[in-house]
Amino acid sequence: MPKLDMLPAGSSTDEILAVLKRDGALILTGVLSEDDLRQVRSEIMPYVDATPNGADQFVGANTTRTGALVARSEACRALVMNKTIIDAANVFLKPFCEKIQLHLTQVIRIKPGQTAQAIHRDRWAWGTHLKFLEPQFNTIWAISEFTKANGATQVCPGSLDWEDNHEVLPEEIGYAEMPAGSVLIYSGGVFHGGGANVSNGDRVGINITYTLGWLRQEENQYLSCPPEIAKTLPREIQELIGYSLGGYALGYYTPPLPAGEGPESVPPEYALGHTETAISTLGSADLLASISSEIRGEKVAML
Ligand SMILES: O=C(O)CCC(=O)C(=O)O
Ligand SMILES: [Fe+2]
Repeated sequence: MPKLDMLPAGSSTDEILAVLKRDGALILTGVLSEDDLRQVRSEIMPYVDATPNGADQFVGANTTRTGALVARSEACRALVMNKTIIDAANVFLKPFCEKIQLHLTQVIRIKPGQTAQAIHRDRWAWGTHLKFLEPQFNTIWAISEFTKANGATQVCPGSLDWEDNHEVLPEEIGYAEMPAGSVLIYSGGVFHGGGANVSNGDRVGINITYTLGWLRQEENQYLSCPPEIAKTLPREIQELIGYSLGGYALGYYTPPLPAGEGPESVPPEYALGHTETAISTLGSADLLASISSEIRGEKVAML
């Protein structure tokens, strides 16, 4: 049975990415303390306990999936912003974008009786045409212990260059067995899936994933964490969930106010009260003209 490499919590970005690029997945151990785990559980479990089972085979008839973790849980925000993870995600994804963004947050609780999920690539969320770049850096935080019996994630190390229609053999599947407080890191291109739970306890993991700043997010962060909540959060997480431009001309908006009562073309953080960074009177035609002059190497003046 293939084994996943396990690295200690203090590993460097280079060490993490060397294994991620080779195998498509690895486990970092000892990242969360018992206190951290207690805090995470106390903040998420009321929502998890109230979540109904999944509606189809893929999401799991004996599995609950609970989202909006940025809005709902301070302890989960700390996981989202974990420095080791953010540093590695940035270096991993930056060849394909100027900025990374949060893609989804979800507690996945696999209950006894859940059968194994179909093996897949997470990047198929965008369809199967994203073959020539890596769009996703993923984590699953072990909030309970992960064992083969309770549904530890099935992972096929070394599957990054398999064809999409590769028929996975049982001997190609490894299991992300890890103590609570560890985190499975895997790429959007690796074959994997939730495991079958043949134990009598729940397997609880938190899936937090990151993507290129110019792609559509899986969990709609603007609706899961609307401006009235996002406004109360630290600037770094506001930026990561999407309240910042995804590139020079990606994501600006115009507050739909009566004529003459509001600015035109402001960046999304304007909705959170960051009026100092407004693009002011730049219209979209001006923006595109500025980009083409930027591409020609001329200095762009942000008004
Ligand atoms: O819960 C897991 O271990 C993996 C779930 C998964 O891969 C998915 O839902 O896309
Ligand atoms: Fe997946």
